Amino acid sequence: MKSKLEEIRARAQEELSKANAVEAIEELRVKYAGKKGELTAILKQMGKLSPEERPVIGQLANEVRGFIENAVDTKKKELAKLMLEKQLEEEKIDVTLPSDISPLGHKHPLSVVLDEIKEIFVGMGFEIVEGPEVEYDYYNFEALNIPKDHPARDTQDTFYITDNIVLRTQTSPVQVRVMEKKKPPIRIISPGRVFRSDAVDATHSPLFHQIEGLVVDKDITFADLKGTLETFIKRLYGDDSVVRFRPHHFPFTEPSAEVDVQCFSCKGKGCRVCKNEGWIEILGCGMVHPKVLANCGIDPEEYSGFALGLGLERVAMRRYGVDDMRLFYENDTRFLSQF
Ligand code: 2NL
Repeated sequence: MKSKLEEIRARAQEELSKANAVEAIEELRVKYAGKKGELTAILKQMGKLSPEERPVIGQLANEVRGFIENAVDTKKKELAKLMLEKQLEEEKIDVTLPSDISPLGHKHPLSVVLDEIKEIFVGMGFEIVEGPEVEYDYYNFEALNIPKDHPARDTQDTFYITDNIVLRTQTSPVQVRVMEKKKPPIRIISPGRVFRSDAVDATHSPLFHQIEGLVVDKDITFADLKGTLETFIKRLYGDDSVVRFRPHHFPFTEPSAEVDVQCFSCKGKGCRVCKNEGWIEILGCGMVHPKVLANCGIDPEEYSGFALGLGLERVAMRRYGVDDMRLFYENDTRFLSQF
């Protein structure tokens, strides 16, 4: 029996040294030291031994069990360590490798110019308001004193959703909504997308961007309009800009004017940039028509105001010397990366 135990110890050791999977090691533990294992089988035969032999063999059997359990433990730990090392080796990340180069984006040129314009007006105490792009005919036209037979309402220019719903052709409806809700003083600009049923070419697009401005308070005069717009244009184009106001007509303002800035390229002499005019048109403006104020629930006897509107694409084209506005919409990175 003693030699049998020695033999089990040697065989277990031999087999364990060859095992190299957790399952195989566990199998060996069961085979030798388990409840139905070889050691248990031997111990069951202890009854046949003499009383003197029993404690000696019993002690040896316990020693062998201890040895096998110990060996199994050690082997399992070794294997776990080995597997961890292997995994770490396989998953090693070389932090010194150069990374993929992700190109950095930047603001779209229209956004650059828009942000600049917003900042100038915010600096003069204006608030920025936005509103719906799909509008009632009333807010886009009727409230603004654009009569039913006015050419601006022609189906040629306006996208109609239904008889009384349109895609806004200007951002003035945003300002009409503010005047309806808020008591003066009002000092706002409303930038946003506007829609006109125009054929696409170098200077026209069915979707473009407009910025309108509105000031309403007691005693607002044309002098306030001139001062504000001159300041705006000088901040946008430089302190040495020369500005002129030219009489014009809009149904929603009276009197109305268009504002030109002297051509920066030829200083007024006439060149290709200004098409020999010496002046470049920047925006339209005027004193808010009393009927428009009244339509919005503001008493024209108590309050007056001025308004202006300008096209964002036109400003950006002049700023960057771009001669085709389609370039702003095509998202060709060869164009965009130049800004
Ligand atoms: C242009 C220039 C303009 C306005 C827009 C406006 C808005 C309200 C009341 C009165 Cl709520 N006017 N906006 C005024 C003058 C010019 O835009 O060339 N438009 C066709």
